[in-house]
Amino acid sequence: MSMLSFERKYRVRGGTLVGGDLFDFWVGPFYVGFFGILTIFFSVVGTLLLAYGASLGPTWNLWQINIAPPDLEYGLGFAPLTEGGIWQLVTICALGAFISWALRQAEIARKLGMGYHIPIAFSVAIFAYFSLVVIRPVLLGAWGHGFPYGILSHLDWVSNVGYQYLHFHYNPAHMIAVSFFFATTFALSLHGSLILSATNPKKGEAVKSPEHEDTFFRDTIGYSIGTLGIHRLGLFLALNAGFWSAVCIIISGPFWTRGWPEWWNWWLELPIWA
Ligand code: 07D
Ligand code: U10
Repeated sequence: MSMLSFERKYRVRGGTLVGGDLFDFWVGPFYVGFFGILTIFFSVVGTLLLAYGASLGPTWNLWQINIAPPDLEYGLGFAPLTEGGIWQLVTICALGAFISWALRQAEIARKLGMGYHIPIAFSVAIFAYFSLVVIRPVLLGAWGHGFPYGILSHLDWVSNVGYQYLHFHYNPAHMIAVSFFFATTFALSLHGSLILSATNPKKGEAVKSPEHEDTFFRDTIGYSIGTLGIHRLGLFLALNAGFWSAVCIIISGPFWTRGWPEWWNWWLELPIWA
């Protein structure tokens, strides 16, 4: 079936941010739009650049391919293609694709008369990426501070940058980000399991209602956040996870250059101990 019966109703014209009617159409199930074209353009160019970088060697091993940022000596200037220039172009393409994708989400939300929650949420993820490859490198004065594009190489980068501050677990914003990531996982597992337990009854039994869901949590912990509330909580937790991740890496270097354990000396230096 090329088009579901209900889709016709929701395939409305207008709501575009740029381009008017020009790209206002669907291909199969996909809405295209000006930002759909842009997303495809940036993703294809970025992917081809990565493949070109890989073709320069030394390996085709997927785990080991590494597209590195320029040397620190290039500062915030452009580097030759084979000396980090590819990384710079890929970064532009990645940001172009992510931002176009968010704007395409916004156009679709406008068409459907929905809120902008989804593009706003995705923007926080983009912000975290932006903080790693633009904000922190600019504050430190060199694109070389961005992380390399490669599966193992980016892990090495995280480890090296972490140990540069002796013990990254002592970074207070990293603590908060990690707490939010874990809380997000916890909340989603509670929600997913609650919904499945209520809506997948044994054969012959009726599907349970939100009242059962509320009652389950009132009985166990004395409180239910409610069906709308759990989604608000989930969004809150997840956005904070991304936001504090961005904060934790932006402050590492530009605003704190010593080991993170040392940051906690403010506690020992409080006048109340004297
Ligand atoms: C950045 C992703 C954005 C995504 C976008 C979309 C595509 C398309 C296509 C699927 C934010 C991408 C889309 C590519 C795909 C298809 C078809 C999200 C982003 C725009 N750490 N640490 C974090 C933990 C340690 C260190 C963040 C835990 C050590 C450094 C998170 C532990 C040391 C940095 C986190 C731990 C150390 C981090 C990452 C435990 C190393 C960062 C998540 C249990 C010795 C990074 C902004 C994130 C960061 C970061 C968790 C340990 C160092 C909070 C749980 C002690 C240097 N760590 N870490 O950022 O904050 O999500 O980045 O030990 O730079 Mg850490
Ligand atoms: C479901 C559902 C559904 C429902 C439902 C439910 C699932 C169908 C029908 C059920 C759901 C619920 C009932 C809700 C469940 C609840 C959750 C899942 C959890 C929610 C969590 C939160 C709201 C908040 C989470 C917050 C987080 C993760 C961040 C917290 C941050 C920290 C703890 C900070 C960590 C950082 C540290 C330790 C250092 C940081 C440093 C600084 C900030 C600097 C300053 C530091 C200080 C001042 C500290 C100094 C230390 C001191 C003074 C020592 C203090 C010591 C103390 C002991 C206090 O599906 O629908 O409906 O109902």
